[in-house]
Amino acid sequence: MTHSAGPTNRPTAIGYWAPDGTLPSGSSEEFRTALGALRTPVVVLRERDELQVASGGVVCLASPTNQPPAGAREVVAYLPPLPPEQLGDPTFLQEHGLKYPYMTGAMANGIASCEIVEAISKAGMLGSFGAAGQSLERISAAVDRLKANLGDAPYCVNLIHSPGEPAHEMATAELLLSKGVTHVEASAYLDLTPAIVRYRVAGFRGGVGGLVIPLNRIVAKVSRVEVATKFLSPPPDKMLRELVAAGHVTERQAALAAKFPVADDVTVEADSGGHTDNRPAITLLPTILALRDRLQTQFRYDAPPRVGLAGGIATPASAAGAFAMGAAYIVTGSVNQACVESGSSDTVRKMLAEAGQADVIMAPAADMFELGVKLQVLKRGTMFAMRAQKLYELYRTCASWEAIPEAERVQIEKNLFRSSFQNIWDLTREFWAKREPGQLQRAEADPRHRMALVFRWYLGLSSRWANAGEPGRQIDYQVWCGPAMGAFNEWAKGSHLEAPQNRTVVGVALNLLYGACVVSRRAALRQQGVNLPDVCFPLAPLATD
Ligand code: FMN
Repeated sequence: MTHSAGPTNRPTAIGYWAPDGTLPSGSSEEFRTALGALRTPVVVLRERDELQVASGGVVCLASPTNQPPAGAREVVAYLPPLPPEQLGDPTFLQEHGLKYPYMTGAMANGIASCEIVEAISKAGMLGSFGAAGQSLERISAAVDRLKANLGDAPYCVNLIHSPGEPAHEMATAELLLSKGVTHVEASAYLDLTPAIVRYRVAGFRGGVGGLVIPLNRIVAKVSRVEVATKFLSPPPDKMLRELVAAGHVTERQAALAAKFPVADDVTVEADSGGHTDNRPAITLLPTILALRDRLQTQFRYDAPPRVGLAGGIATPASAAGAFAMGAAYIVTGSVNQACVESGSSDTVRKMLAEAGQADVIMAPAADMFELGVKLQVLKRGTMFAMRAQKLYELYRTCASWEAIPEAERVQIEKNLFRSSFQNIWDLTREFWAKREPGQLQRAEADPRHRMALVFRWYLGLSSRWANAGEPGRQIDYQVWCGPAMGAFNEWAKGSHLEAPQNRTVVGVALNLLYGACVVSRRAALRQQGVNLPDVCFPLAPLATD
């Protein structure tokens, strides 16, 4: 099959190509090979009305004084090499010691497992361990493992804002400091807290010749302008003074930190799996980029903080779109839960592999249930979202468990608790007696709070059942997931990545980056007036091992 330049997109010649013995070709296969060889330039020629791709030969630019040699053909488009390393901001790679501008985001309860972080890190990308919801002992064991297996290679640990448990947040920050963890993915912050600022400031040292480099790096995930503003600004004076007064940082560290933004990198999180404001990437990223530029003008940092993008990225087109809009790096989430290294179960991986674009829904969140906060979960194959929503409605409208109509109570005990309310309350009491006894005092005095704690037992366990692949509880699985999953499945259809057992985090990442380069090359050809059909581009996932 040959490809016509066509009357509507007839490009003008930008130069000439002279052969060196090799012949150009107009076949789709040759175009596909040339466009997929990312480290080699691509030269598109016009021979009469047909487009051809050259290999070898010599290209010279057209100019009034530059006459084409005999036998030369018109060059209508030229693509320079575009390896994936060049997609994002080179300083992101340089400062963090990475090969590719790609990060896997944290996923709570160790769904973003040590296996994910290790595989991603060894492939030259940044992985973030899912420390949220984990005990200090488990986080400590995970960090020990990562240090042993990765040495000095970079990786992140999630430091998540815990409004209900500030002591746990501070203890996690102290643990990460004591273990020398140099990269933290900060998330769920509505405002800066002493824990996150302490982590950052404690990493400042005066360097040789006055050079100051923050040793504790923060990649902050944000979806709101107010929060982004705090991370893109220096730490507030008052907080610095309090940290000094508490002996957590020195005067010198506070003075040095005041010249830097709180975060080195800000990940803009658009509509995603788990907690999300459901904002569209196409509007949120430009907003935060503009904010970054404004704050850079105001604070004149030596190195401006970078802005990356998360949320919905699971195809070459979305990855290419992110970079085209100016993302310094990209972050994936949902798609990694569906990979073999995730801390989830095979049953969940199979459910995720069957998800379509619309198979996700917002459902009440266990951690902020009483506030009505929701998160995005898988809808297909589980009734969790419907059941959790029912519990929230009852919590909102009834003052106590006893005030709920009896028929409803019977249903909930039979289908959700599979036990009596009293039994679940006993279990709940045991849990909170160890974790935070204050909750129990409140619950004894307030029957609605008692009901909330019991409902949260169901919401909390439903994600653990999913991770464990608990047989017989599939209908209650809570699986955090965004529309990215459906987009990925659609792209992977018919390729080796369709089967869940073939999905590896590195295989997915490299395919997304490679595909993003191909999509970017296609856009660059179009901008030069060359509009080739799908068959000329290697768009399907490739085997990576
Ligand atoms: N982000 C966090 O910062 N901390 C978490 O504990 C966390 N848990 C998540 C759990 C799951 C199962 C998923 C899918 C996402 C979670 N996220 C969490 C968000 C991801 O790190 C990432 O930012 C997001 O999933 C990217 O959007 P996507 O799902 O559209 O790919």
